[in-house]
Amino acid sequence: MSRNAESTAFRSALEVIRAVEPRVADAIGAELTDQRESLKLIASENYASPATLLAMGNWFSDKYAEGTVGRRFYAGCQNVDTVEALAAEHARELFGAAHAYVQPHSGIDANLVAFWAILADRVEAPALRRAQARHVNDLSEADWFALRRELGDQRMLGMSLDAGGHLTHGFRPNISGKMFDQRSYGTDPATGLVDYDRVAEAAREFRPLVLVAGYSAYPRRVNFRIMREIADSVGATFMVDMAHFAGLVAGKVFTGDFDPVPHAHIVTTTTHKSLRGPRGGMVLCGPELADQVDRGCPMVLGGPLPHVMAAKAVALAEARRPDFADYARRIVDNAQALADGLLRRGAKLVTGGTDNHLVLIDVTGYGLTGRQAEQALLDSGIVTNRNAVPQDPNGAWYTSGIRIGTPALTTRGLGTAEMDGTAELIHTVLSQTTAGTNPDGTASKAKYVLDPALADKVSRQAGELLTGFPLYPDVELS
Ligand code: DSN
Repeated sequence: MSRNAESTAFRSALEVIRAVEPRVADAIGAELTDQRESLKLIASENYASPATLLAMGNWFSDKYAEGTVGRRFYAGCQNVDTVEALAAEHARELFGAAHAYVQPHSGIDANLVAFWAILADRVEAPALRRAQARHVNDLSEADWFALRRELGDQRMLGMSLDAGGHLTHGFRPNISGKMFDQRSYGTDPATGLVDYDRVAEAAREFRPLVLVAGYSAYPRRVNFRIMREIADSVGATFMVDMAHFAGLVAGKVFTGDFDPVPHAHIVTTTTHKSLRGPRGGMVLCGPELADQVDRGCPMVLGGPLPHVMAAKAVALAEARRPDFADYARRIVDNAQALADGLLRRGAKLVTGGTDNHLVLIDVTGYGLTGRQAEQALLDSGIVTNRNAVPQDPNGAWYTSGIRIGTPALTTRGLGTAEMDGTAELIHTVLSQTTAGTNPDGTASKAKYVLDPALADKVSRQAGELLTGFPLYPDVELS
């Protein structure tokens, strides 16, 4: 792709937008500048390719396409069928899955599709059979009432939030926690690792309908073969949310027991994290759940977004190229170099290191809360996010951790040497920041003291680290 083509495409798009609402065009341009200038270490973010970005800005946005490929509730969906079928085919081939559903708009949506597919398969279908009914509309009022109660009376076992699990895995503030009676498994307090014996014990006691694995802040791999055995031992459906590490599965860094696809009944993911596609979600499953999964829209999803499905097809095609495996391997090399650099300088890391794309620093070792550390790093040009650590004494708002991830910087081309430089900058800021006090003299969980001259110096150094690694090098907006 020539430099000229990408620059012309984005420049022309901005010119067209500017003619209608210049402030939007300016904000889009400013976002590119900000992304180019910041040391982005948010574990769930990445930089999609120009082809992926451009696939989202077109006429597909105008089309309604409820239904599935070749079976729509609207006329004129032949071109949507083409891109949806392509995205699903790339997903099946990439992950070795029997079935792929590419309509979910986000990770939460993908999980909702999966939960309702499991409930339909495990609870609704047997109830229909018992009542000798083909459809819920055929049920008597009494049977319908009983089924609704039964749907709302199911159990889910998932990883606890402070051990790195996700809000959508049955926690009360989220719809999943209102749908399911949820229990959590944590990690071993001594090692920070998943203790499979404890998970098996919890499963035996709680007898969940759904066992969920997957995480957004656990820096290790999970053995999905063992988790499936646990699920089978209690008759649970095994679901894996691989949103964070889908790129590592796609790039064959996570294989065998650590690849969820051969082991889980159903796998959900987002497409925009380590997979480096457009913002969106996806569900993979075997033939047994395929029909229920395909009912995602209009069951829990609004009309599919054909322009995003087009971009998913582009990004998944990119992930099938051999260089994506190299990218995935470098994500982990970089995370391990970052962890090593932090450990050498005295940082305390949850589980003592990483096997995946993220590192979780326990910032109580620096005498800070996660919120203080996050803000001090931001002042210094380093973008991270605060996160709970296991048994967090500071709760989910202030937290005691900083989660950092390498997918985005690896896309820019930074390598292990730059990760050591990044570790040095992070350690410098955190070790030079002190907790502030409230007006009454008590310790504040939010205020902090950091010399602005040091923050400026680190910001400059962060910019220097990025110098040799331009973001979207072929895109010139002016
Ligand atoms: N918000 C995403 C993350 O940062 O992990 C997942 O929901």
